[in-house]
Amino acid sequence: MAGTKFAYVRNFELPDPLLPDTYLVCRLDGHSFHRFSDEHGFAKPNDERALQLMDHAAKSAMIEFKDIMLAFGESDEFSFLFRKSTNLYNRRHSKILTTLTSYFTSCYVLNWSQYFPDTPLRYPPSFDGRIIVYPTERAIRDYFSWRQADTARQRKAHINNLYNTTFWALIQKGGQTTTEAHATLRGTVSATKHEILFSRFGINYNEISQRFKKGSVIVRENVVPESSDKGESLEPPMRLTRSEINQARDESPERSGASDPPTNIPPHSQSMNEGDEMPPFDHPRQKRSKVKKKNKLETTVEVLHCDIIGDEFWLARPHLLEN
Ligand code: DGT
Ligand code: MG
Ligand code: MG
Ligand code: MG
Ligand code: MG
Repeated sequence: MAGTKFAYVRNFELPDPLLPDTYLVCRLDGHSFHRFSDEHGFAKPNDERALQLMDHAAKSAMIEFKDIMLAFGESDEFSFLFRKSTNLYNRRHSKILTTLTSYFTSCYVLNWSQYFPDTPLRYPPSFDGRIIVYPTERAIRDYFSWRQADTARQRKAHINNLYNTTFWALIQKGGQTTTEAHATLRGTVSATKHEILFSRFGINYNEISQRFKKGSVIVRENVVPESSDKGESLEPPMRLTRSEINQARDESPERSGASDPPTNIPPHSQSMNEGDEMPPFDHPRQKRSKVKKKNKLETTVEVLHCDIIGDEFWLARPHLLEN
């Protein structure tokens, strides 16, 4: 009770608001993923399954947190951009940071077996997180350029990445020793490495390289109402159906446990078709959100592997930085 002699301890809990009217960037990073990737046999230098799992968790987070406009991921990290005017949890720093970090982590674990069917989780992964407050569009552009440039730096130049990819394929898939792999590749030009990858290992380097070079860019896009019923060209696992998006919208961040597409749709929505009414279930916010839904702009989230350093990406999507 408020009036007890114990209640004063509450006064030690200090408010931690984030500056109003500023962009919030939340960056999560896998804790000790050097060890985690080793213990779970991640392919070197890039494990496509691991990156796809990261994308999946990030996408789920964007479905849960509607004020995230953009996310960028590479390696074991993801950065999330909240719109400037977000009032999520009254902009309480710890509340936003801890909720997003734990939600992302849960999604990573929840979907692990979908991407690593033959590799049981040996121990619980964790992610650290921070929130950085930025005042201007320029700073946001520069922040994301910095992260994408880091991807390129880490993966070195395309040519270097090609060398690494071929080198590790020769060892991991071709059974060569490191010495033999070095010998195989000595003096080879790019075309030869492409040929080795494709003919011996069935790897089309040009297809996989965009992701590895550019990282993952997840954007929130507005859905044009007229074409909204055609939104089902979207394919699992990286795209969401309309009912899943609506589902997630109905379940605000105040109550977590929302769906995670495409395989972990909560039981109450599993047999739903597009346009079906929500079945009755015990959800105090349901009525209110049903009314609100009508006035809300439909959005969807999409994964790209494109350049975000130049102007083109941003000019085509002014809504990402508006408001
Ligand atoms: P931290 O973040 O300070 O707790 O420590 P780490 O070990 O997570 O270091 P960090 O975040 O700087 O580097 C990411 C590590 O994750 C790096 O050692 C390589 C590993 N990693 C990330 N993606 C892949 C991948 O696709 N394949 C492999 N083999 N390793 C990866
Ligand atoms: Mg870290
Ligand atoms: Mg890390
Ligand atoms: Mg990292
Ligand atoms: Mg509580």
